[in-house]
Amino acid sequence: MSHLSVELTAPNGKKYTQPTGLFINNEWVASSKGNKITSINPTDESEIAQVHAAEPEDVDKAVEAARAAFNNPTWRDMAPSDRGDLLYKLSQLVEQNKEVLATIETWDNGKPYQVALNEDLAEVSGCLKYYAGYADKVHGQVIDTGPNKLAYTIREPLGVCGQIIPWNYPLGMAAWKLGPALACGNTIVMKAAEQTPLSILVFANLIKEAGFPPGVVNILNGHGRIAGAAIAQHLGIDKVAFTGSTATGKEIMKSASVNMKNITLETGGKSPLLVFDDADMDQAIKWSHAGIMSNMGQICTATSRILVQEGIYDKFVEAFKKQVSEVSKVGDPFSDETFQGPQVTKAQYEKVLNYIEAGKSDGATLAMGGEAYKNVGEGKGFFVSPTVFTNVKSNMRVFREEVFGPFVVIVSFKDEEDALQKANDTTYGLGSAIFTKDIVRAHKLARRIEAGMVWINSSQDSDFRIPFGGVKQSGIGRELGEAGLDAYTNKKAVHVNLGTWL
Ligand code: TXE
Repeated sequence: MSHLSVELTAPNGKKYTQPTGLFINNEWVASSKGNKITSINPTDESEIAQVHAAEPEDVDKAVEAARAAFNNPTWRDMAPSDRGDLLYKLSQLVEQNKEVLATIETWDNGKPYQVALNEDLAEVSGCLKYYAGYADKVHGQVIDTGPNKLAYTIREPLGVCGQIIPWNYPLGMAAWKLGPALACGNTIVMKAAEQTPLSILVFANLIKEAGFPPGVVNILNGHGRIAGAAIAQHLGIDKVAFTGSTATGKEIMKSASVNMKNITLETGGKSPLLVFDDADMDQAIKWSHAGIMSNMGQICTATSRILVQEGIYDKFVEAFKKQVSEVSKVGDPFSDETFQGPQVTKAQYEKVLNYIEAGKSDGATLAMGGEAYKNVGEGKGFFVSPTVFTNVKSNMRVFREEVFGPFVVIVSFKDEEDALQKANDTTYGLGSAIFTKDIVRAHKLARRIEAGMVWINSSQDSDFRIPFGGVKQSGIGRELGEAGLDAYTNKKAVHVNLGTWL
């Protein structure tokens, strides 16, 4: 094991053992070719550690382990409430280890430590606990078709599930996918994002410690085009659940067709936030700021298009800029003062800077920010000034494409119909938000907005008890809530003849 772990000291002084291998069958193993992924600290661009990168052969081994575990009576015949106990134990272990896990999230991803600790880790343990409670409540139905037949359904697990997760909430996305899949009795091959490979490996040790049998959860790091693609194409995998870009989601759909895998996809967004002239301005400003600037704007549901009724447009823009300058403190993510850390990687940082150039060259007005932010430490790191564009037309790239950064466009609208037309003028359909005091308008618009989720007088106010997912090119299927169980079970129909053939 010693060659598959390293002793690390994080920038906040926290010392811990970082596993570096692949977690297969509750053991740490080296990748078959010995290839590695280097994890970079986005705050100062230094190397944190190298971890093993899975090859297709390693995916094969993980799938074999997951299949054997799925067929092993230890897991297959485990009482559902015992599965719930394991999930509950895991949620408690996460709670007990939250400081070290939050430290790694901040170090590897760049998100502010207080956010990682109090929001991300609370989400992880809360979500696992929520699904622990569901493990013995996944019921079938008896369907009455008359006296000569007993018809009922059994909700059975799908089998071996491939789960491919992104880097914006490394442990949060793992919990969203593991919780319902394990509650329903599936086994798992999970691939973490190559940009944030570290926290999930410490979490893997907790899975073993909680008592999950070998092979039930296998965790791999690896490159998307190699290990991710191997999962999506694998004939031994029954389902693939993915969170990431729309382009990769389409690739996965194609690959998954090879054996008609069940799929759940949660992809990109360009979510609108509508502010009507009767809205509580102070509330609209606070929520709309948090709705795009939190987590460095790296949120799939980020309300990145703010649409404001024309009579209050100028006032809103000024108040929004004031809120950004007062609240969006850019800096070292380990400092308690910091609201905004670095973007996760150089590629994401450059993507945001490129969209700033696109906004300018397409003729939008740069109202705030619009540059790399170099005032942290020695001027290194992937920091971007929070950026606001106005005078944005609907044909501009900054209106249409997902930037995934602290970057917002503020556009005006005339009336409800104009607001709706602009809100729905997108290929995406993930989140949406409406600020108004008129409850009739709010509920009518909530029906007509093309999105999987609508927040009325808030933004990013999601909860693991409530279904989450998109329409249009923002995805297929739902995660979280009771709906999350549907994504991980089949309904088998059993027909019992109680009559006699005449
Ligand atoms: O995403 P990818 P990237 C959006 C956001 C971001 C952009 C690019 O706009 O700027 O996507 O980010 C794995 N087969 N979102 O490049 O490629 C990959 O290894 C199978 C929105 O990071 O989609 C990682 O584990 N898997 C989003 C995961 O897919 C593949 C969160 C996501 O990577 C693969 C992240 C392949 N061919 C990015 N290629 C959200 N919805 O929250 C890559 N992967």
